[in-house]
Parts: sequence; structure tokens; C-alpha cells
Amino acid sequence: MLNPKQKAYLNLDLKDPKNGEYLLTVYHLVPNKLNMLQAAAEVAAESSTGTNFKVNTETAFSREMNALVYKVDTKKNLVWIAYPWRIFDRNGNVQNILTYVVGNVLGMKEVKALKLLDVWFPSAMLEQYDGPSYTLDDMRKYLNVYGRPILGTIIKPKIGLTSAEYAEVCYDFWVGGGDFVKNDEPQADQDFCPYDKMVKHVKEAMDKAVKKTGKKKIHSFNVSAADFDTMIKRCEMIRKTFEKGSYAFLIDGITAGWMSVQTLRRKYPDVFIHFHRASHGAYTRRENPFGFSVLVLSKFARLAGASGIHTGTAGVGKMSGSPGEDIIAAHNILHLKERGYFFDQLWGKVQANDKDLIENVHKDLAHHVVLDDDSWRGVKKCCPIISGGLNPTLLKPFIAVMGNVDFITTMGAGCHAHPWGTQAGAKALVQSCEAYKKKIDIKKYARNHKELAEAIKFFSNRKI
Ligand code: CAP
Ligand code: MG
Ligand code: MG
Ligand code: MG
Repeated sequence: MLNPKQKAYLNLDLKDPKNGEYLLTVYHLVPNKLNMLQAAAEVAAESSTGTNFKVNTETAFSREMNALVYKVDTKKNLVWIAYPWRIFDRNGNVQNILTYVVGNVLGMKEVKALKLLDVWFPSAMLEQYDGPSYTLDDMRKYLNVYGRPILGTIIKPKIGLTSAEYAEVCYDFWVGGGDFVKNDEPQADQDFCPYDKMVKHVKEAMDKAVKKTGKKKIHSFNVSAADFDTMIKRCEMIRKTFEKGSYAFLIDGITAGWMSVQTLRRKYPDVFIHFHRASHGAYTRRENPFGFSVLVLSKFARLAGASGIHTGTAGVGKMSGSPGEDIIAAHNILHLKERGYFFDQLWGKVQANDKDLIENVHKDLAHHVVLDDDSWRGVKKCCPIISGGLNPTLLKPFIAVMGNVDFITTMGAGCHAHPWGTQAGAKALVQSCEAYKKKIDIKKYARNHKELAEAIKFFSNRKI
């Protein structure tokens, strides 16, 4: 039933898949004409050493690098595949892993559906990858903001403002009490808003807002570009203009690519690397039988060293997504140890037999787990960035679903559609966060907070 080639990619008796040699995966797979086992073996072949025929050039060593199907659930159409992680490009290249596990295989005739649902990294492999450097903890320290989400916005309209108009909206949001402003995902060097002028005007706006409010502010600049030199040029322009901590680098990680994410992480370890995931829906939407889950995307973003990635609003906002997708992803990139769909991922190296060490790992949210020796500790946290159709009335409902306040929220229309303008929109957001922290219902709190009252009136009776 399996031909000799397929047999070389199957080992249902694989002793200990978690022995540290393998990156583990679980796919949802619907075969075309082959049966599950055959199709799974073909996927393992094509996503590691093989092709559609057994070749005469393979060697005993190359066979050791075969990916192995080690478990199959034919009822649920699930297959578990183990990848010897030595086949991946050394020195922590995430792009290379994805080229294997969700590369050609998504185009194979032998499958009618193939979606990578979960992935598991052994500690020994994790150590080879960058992971985040500048994290939400560093951002909180810079802003002196604790115990609540970082309150942000995206400047809207998405594009079309001149640099002066753009900076004006930033100023309004910051003086309304907001912490964090981001470029929208397509903002770049458009002729009506030249990059250097946008940087200059934003700096002036930020200085004015910091002076007026006495509070630190942050702007996340989209540095996605046609080529790395232009991306780096934009980064250097920002670094020359802004103080450390007051800027982040936003990268359209899917359309600009994983190399750009890792280039930024390696060149600028002291900057918050903000992964925008525009076009992820082509891979992640539930209706799409091919691709990978939001959980998988988010775990690879953390591995690659993004300081934060959009993880969705769990259906509370305008984008498709559910708690089962978005919140699982958010928790898996935040915590040091977290349950996924099929794997419990430990993002560190902790002696499993040391019970109390495990104890303080659970308590340690910052992940600076002190191990007995001063060796590699663990992969730092990656911050969920929550955006997409949120507005001040949805902050508390989202926190309830999320279960914590360890995230950045960026509300675009949620601020700039406020009937009284951006400043009022920001004030309404700040007020809804105050209400949450004081455990007061926002309707009650709105009785003496007019901007929030107006936001409730405006957003509650409008559906997207
Ligand atoms: C949100 C947004 C974000 C999406 C991305 C937009 O604007 O700026 O790019 O949230 O989706 O362009 O739609 P609004 P996700 O706040 O006005 O909706 O965060 O799910 O990746
Ligand atoms: Mg490392
Ligand atoms: Mg956007
Ligand atoms: Mg933890």
C-alpha cells in the first residue's frame, strides 16, 4: 500500500519525537486520490529531502534527514510530521523553515487540503533563533505604563494625508491621552506624503505633545520598502531624529517577507519590531483549506524576533477570527510555557525535573528565568497587537476574552470616527480604560465623561 519511497518517510514507532532532534508539526490533510498515509508520506517527502519518485542519488545520510510521519488520525484528517531540524539553514533562519513546511507542499496535487495547525520547537533548536530582543516590558518602562494595555491608534484615512496633516492627527491622539501611534500598513514614501517630511513633522508633533502632556509617546514607523537598503535608510533616518524608545519599526512581515523581519531584529536589537500581518488571511482564514493557523504564524513571528505581532480581535472587532484562534495565538507568544492546539510549548530551557523552578517559571511573566548557570534562559515575550475594528466600547469586552492587559491596542476608526474628532476619540479610549481599571461599567463612568458618552452613543448603534 505504500511504495518504497513513501515508506522512507514514515515511522509510526518513532521512539521519542520530543528528544530534541525534531521540529514537530501537525497538519490537517485531505488526500486527493491517495489514502491518508500515502498522502502524508508524500507531504513529508516534498517538505524535506524528497520528490515524487525515489531518486538514485540519495545516500544513507540524506535518508537520515527525511521528515517522518509519526502519527495519523484518519478520522480527523490529522497528520503529525517530525522534521530533523538539522535540515534548516543554520544561524536561525525562519524563512528557510517555512519554505519547507508550508512551501511546495501547499501546491501539491496529492492533497485537497493541507493546513499547518501547530508547531513545536525543542529547546535545543530554540537557542539557535533570535527571539525578541526589545519587548513590551521595555516599552512599558519607557512609557511608564503598567497594569493596562498600551493605548494606540492607526492614523486614518489609511493613506492620503499630507505629512503635516498626518502629524496633526498624531498630535491630537497624543494630547487626547493616547500612548502609541502607528503608520497604517501601506504608508511608505508616497509623493503627497514624502517619508522624510512625515518623519520630520511627526517629530515636531511628538515633541509638542510630550511637552503638553508631560508623558512619553511612541510612533511606529512602517519601514517596509522595495529593498533592504531603502528599508535601512528609513530606519537610520528615524534613529537620527527620535530618542531611543520613542519609535518602533513596523514591518509588513508577510508582504515584505521574513528576511526583512529578521534583518530589523538583528540590526536593531534596541527597537520594538512591530510585525503587521497584512495578507495573512490567504493562509490563516478558517475557510481556506491551505496554509497555516494564526497560532503558527504568531509562533514563527516570535521565533524570528518580532517584538509584537497582530494576533486579531477574537471576533470582537471587524476581522474574522475567534478566541480559539486569536487568543491561543496571543497567549502562545506572550508566555514562557503555553498550551497550543496539539503541543505545550516551553519557550525556554528549564530542568523539567526541578519542580520549584517550573513553579517560578509559571509565575515569571517577564521570562527572565534565572537558571542555575548563566546560560541561555529563554525566548522573550512577543506582544499581541490588537487592532481591527475596535473602539472604546469594545476594550473591556476584548480584555475579558484575552484574560490579561498585556497587549497594545491600536484603534483607527475607533478614534478618528468619533463625532468630536481624534482628540475626543483618544479621550474616550483613555476613559474606557480608566473605567475598566476602576471596575466601573462604562455607561456609568460615561455619566461624567462626555467623550466616552458620545463614543458609546456613536459606536453602539452602528454595526460595521
Ligand atoms: C485597523 C487596521 C489594521 C487591521 C489589521 C486596518 O484599522 O489598521 O491594519 O486591524 O488587522 O487597516 O484595518 P481600524 P489585524 O482600527 O480602523 O479597523 O490586526 O487583524 O491584523
Ligand atoms: Mg537566541
Ligand atoms: Mg491597517
Ligand atoms: Mg510565563
